[in-house]
Amino acid sequence: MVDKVLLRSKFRGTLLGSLIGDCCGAPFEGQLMDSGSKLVLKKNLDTLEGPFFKAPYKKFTDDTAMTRCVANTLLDPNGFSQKLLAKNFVKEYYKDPKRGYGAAVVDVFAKLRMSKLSDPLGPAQAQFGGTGSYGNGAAMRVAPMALFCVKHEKNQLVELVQQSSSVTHTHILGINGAILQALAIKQCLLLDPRENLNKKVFLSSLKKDIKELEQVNDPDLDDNCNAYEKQLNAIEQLLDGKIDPSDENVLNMLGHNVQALYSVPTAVFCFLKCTAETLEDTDQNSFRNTLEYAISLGGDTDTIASMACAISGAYFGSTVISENLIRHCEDSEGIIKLADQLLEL
Ligand code: AR6
Ligand code: MG
Repeated sequence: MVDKVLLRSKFRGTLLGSLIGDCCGAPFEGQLMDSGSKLVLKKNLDTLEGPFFKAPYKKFTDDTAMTRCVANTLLDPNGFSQKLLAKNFVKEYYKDPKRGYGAAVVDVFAKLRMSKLSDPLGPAQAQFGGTGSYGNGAAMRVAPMALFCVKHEKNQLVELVQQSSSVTHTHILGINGAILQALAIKQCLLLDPRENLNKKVFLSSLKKDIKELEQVNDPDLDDNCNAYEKQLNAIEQLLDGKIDPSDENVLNMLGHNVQALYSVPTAVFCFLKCTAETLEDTDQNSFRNTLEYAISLGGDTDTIASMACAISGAYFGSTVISENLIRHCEDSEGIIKLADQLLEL
C-alpha cells in the first residue's frame, strides 16, 4: 500500500529524477565514455552530492523545459488540450530556444507559430515526409502524465500520452516509446519500495501492455510490429544473465541514441539493473547508481538518464536522493512545486 506521504515523495522523486538525469547527463551527451570519462563522471557526481557550493548550477535542457510545459498544461484551470500544449511548447521554445532541442522538432514549433496554432497536429504529421518523428522527445517529457493518471485506468494514461505525443511526434515508435516510459513510471508509483521488487513481474506487465499496443492486422506489412516487445525481451535476457550485460552488449541490443526505440527500453533497463530485487540486497545508492550507469552508457545521456531516473525516483521517492544533488540542479524548487501541485489535483 502506498500512503499519501509516500506518494508525495514518489511524485517529487519522479520529477526530480527527470530533472537530475537531464542536468547531470547533458555535459556528457555524445561523448565517448572510456574509463577516463567514467572516472570524470563519478567525480562529477560525487562533487554534486557533496557539500553545497553556490552557482554555477547544472542547467537543464529541452527534456526539462518540455516536461514543465506538460505539467503546466495538465495543471491549467481549463484542463489539458493539445492546442494548449502546443501553445505552451511554442511559448517556451521562443522564450528560451538554446536548450538543445531535437534538430527537427524546432520546425514543428516554427510552423505552429506561423499558423497561429490553427492546426495543432498538422506540423507534427508532416515531419519526415509524413512519417512523423520517432525521436525520444515525446517519451522524455511524459513523467507528469503518469503522475496525473496515477489513480486512473491504464487506458486513460495511454490515450492521454497518445494525444500529448502527437503534438510533436506522430510516428508509432515515437508514441509507443512515450507510452512505455509512462507505464514504467506508473507501475513504479504503485509499488512499495519497502517490499521486494519482482523484476520478472514488472517486465511481464510492461510486455503485456506493449503487446496489445503493437497488435497489427498484418505483420508482413508492418516493419515495426513487435519492435518494443523485442526490446523488452532483450532486457529480460540481459537481466537474467543469459547474455552478459556488458556495455557492448547493452548498446548493441538496446541502443543509446535519440530514437525512442533505442533509448526508452535502455532507460527501463538502467533502472532494473541498478535496483536490487530483495530488500536485503537493496543499496541505499540505487538512485545514484541508476544515474551514473545511465550516463556511463554514452550517446543521448541527458535523455536516457532523465528517463531512467524518473522511473527510479517514482519507485524510491525523493527521500533517497541527495539533497545537495537536488539543489545543484536548475529550478529544482519549481520542479518540487509542480510535483506537489499534480498530487493535489
Ligand atoms: N526519419 C528519420 N530520422 C528521424 C525520424 C524519421 N521519421 N524521426 C526522428 N529522426 P526530433 P526529439 C531523427 O528532431 O525527438 C534532443 O537532444 C532525426 O535525426 O523530433 O524531440 C532531445 O533532448 C531527428 O533530428 O527531436 C532528445 O534527446 C532526430 O531523430 C533528442 O534530441 C530527433 O528527432 C530527440 O528529440
Ligand atoms: Mg536529450
